[in-house]
Amino acid sequence: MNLKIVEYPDKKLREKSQKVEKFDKELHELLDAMYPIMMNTNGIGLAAIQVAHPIDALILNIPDEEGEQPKENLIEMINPVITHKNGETTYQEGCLSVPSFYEDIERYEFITVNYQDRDGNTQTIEADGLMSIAIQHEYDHLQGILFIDKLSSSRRRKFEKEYKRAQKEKKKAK
Ligand code: Y12
Ligand code: CO
Repeated sequence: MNLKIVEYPDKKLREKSQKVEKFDKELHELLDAMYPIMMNTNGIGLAAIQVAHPIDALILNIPDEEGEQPKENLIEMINPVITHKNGETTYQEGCLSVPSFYEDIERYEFITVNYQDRDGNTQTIEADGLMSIAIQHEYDHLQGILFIDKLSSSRRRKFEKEYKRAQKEKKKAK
């Protein structure tokens, strides 16, 4: 499967993803193809919509204490629903669909998520720390929300300026 990361400001990123009904070979092939894309771009999380598949599926591989991301730590979440959330935390986030831009974003500190694995089995996870932040970031993608939407208006203007400048420089370099 030949996948490419969809980048801001592509409108595709604003689509609402649809619930997964079939846990079939097609779903497994998509998840399998998303994994190397995320790992080869130093990602820790990727939603299916970011590779132009608007379905409720996301993958996460949070670095361990040594900063490693072994495949056994990979989590695939299908049809996730955040059922509980509390606390507050701030972390400097980045997104493979908004390259080269990082900003502090406020999130819930603790969350509980119900989801299905690739075979349709129901799972529950209680998350905190980077796992909680990454789940919320990817979960937002499923609703067509990007982390830059959460910036204050002044920080959003700063982003738009930086983005335009980067685009100009890209064009010049061609
Ligand atoms: C904290 C931080 C990030 C998230 C959401 C998941 N985001 C990512 O995995 C972002 C990865 C990323 C990787 C980059 O490196 C390459 O593309 C090689 C990157 O650098 C550039 O675009 C130049 C930016 C982002 C949740 C919580
Ligand atoms: Co993202």
